Amino acid sequence: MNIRNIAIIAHVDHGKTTLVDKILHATQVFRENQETGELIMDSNDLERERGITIFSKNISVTYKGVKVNVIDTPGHSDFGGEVERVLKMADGVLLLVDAFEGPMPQTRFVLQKALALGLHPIVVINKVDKPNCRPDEVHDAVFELFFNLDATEEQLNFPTIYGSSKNGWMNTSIAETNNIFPLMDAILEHVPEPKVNEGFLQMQITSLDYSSFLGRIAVGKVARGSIKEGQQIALVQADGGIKKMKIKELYVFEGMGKKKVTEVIAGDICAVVGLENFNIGDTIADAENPEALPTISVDEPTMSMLFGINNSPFFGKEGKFVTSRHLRDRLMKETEKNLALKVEDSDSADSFNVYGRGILHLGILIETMRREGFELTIGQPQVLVKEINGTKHEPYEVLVVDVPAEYSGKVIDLVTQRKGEMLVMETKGEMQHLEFDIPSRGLIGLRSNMLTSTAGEAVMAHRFHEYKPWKGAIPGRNNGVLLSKTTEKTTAYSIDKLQDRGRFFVDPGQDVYAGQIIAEHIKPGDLVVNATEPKKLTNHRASGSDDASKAAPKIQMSLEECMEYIQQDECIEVTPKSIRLRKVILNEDDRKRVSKSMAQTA
Ligand SMILES: Nc1nc2c(ncn2[C@@H]2O[C@H](COP(=O)(O)OP(=O)(O)OP(=O)(O)O)[C@@H](O)[C@H]2O)c(=O)[nH]1
Ligand SMILES: [Mg+2]
Repeated sequence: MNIRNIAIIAHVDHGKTTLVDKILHATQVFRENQETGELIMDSNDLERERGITIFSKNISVTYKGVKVNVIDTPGHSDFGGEVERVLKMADGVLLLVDAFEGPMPQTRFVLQKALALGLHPIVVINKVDKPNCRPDEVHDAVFELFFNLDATEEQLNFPTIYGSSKNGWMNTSIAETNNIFPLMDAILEHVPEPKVNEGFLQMQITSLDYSSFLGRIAVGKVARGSIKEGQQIALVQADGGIKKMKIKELYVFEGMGKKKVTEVIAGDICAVVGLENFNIGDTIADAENPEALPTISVDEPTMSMLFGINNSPFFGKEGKFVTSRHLRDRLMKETEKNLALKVEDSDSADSFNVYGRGILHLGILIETMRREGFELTIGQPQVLVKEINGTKHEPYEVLVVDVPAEYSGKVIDLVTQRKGEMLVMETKGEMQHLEFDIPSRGLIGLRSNMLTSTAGEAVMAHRFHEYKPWKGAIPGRNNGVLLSKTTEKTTAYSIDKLQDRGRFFVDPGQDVYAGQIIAEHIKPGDLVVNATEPKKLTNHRASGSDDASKAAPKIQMSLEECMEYIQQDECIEVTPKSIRLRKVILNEDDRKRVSKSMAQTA
């Protein structure tokens, strides 16, 4: 059968998943009554809530008699390693670029990977329905990007499609149509059929799928020969080890689902059920003539966090899984499928060092665990420092900020304070486009400050660039925090009285404990306060009800915001019901003693 394998790649939010949905619609994978209005492809709960793709996904449609396998990829930079791996299944890529934003840091990263693999690109300038969009300028910028990334002559001749995934049209020019078929035609025309290599079976496992009844499923493109149901195969692993096993069931992708088949021939993407203990990167090969494909590089972690059991006074009240044993088993299990994650024992039996690709990568894991019923304590995220030629090096990132011109001064100030250096400043429509080189450390906590100082107008993106020498101290959070003195319920009376001291993270009537962070201090320095005093009863009105407070609503921070907020001596208590900020040392006197001895040794 005639096949095309394409991956859709882009910077976060440039419209990949929306386009995949439109491809499914246009090729009539849905019946009329299956319209849901939501992105069907972002099917995981967390994906829906956040409106981002976390896991790459395969679909397959038939267009003009040709089977088109499409891989939707995540655009967030924390998941860049996953994109790199799934590109191995593709022969061509659709590089989506937002017609206003133009190429962004992740556009560069994914394009570089695709070009290096020799894939055939089609550029899709998406979102041309946006007012103020600049498709021609963006096209030029994309060309320049290809050029800078050493694209071959052939790659530089990329075809360009313009359109709006959201409005369901694509065209070879900017003129609006009412369908996406010009894009489908471009795929058939410009993406080559997969190379079909004759010989003994070779299929590299490039991604994983799960099914509650089938278990772990290995997904990859059959590169050579064919694979059959019931076949004896050799699984060649990264360390060169070979395990003999049998293929239980085979599937190919069809629409949003999979179809059981008895054989898959080189060129098609296939899902294999019944393999044990396989890893991504392993090659499924002929049992008698096992030959491995080149191993896949796994992205190194750039950030670490301490995951510990919940040791707050509220331990065990809201979760099911609370022991270090639970925590350890769960984290180890995660490393089987979450390739960029590493887990190590720490000095303490009750906590583990967890290494990942960034705040979002680790945040998604924590969020998943709390939904499963875990309670845990999370420490401040740390970037991974390396010793290179005897000197201390740290990760640096490219930071891109687009902001209305009136705020650009503030943005530059803010980034410079955090040891960022400006590389580019140019005008982009009505916005100022700024690019910086900044230590990853400086990025932690930057987003919220950036939004505050630009009235929410700044759009920022960053991506790991390289390790460079340590840049010296970077100021942490400006403001101190208010800590609860007592373990009790907060009262509206107390919170009211403390309104001018800080902005609260808790509501009146909420249980808090001594050492818990209940508000951000309006000034630097921490303050221990009593937020649980009952109103002095001057008459017989019931306490609580009468002092309907003038208190400002509490600040709601997402898990990731909390992760970026806390300082070295603070941590986050995560349970299925709550996210609480606290000091690592809850007791006030102990805390003082420790900070005094730290000051002496410093
Ligand atoms: N105006 C406009 N908005 C679009 C278009 N395509 C997508 N969007 C919107 O852009 C947002 C992001 O779309 P997605 O399809 O989720 O983007 P994505 O590239 O899959 O994002 P990640 O998977 O997180 O990298 C959504 O709010 C879409 O409705 C378009 O053509 N025009
Ligand atoms: Mg998506």
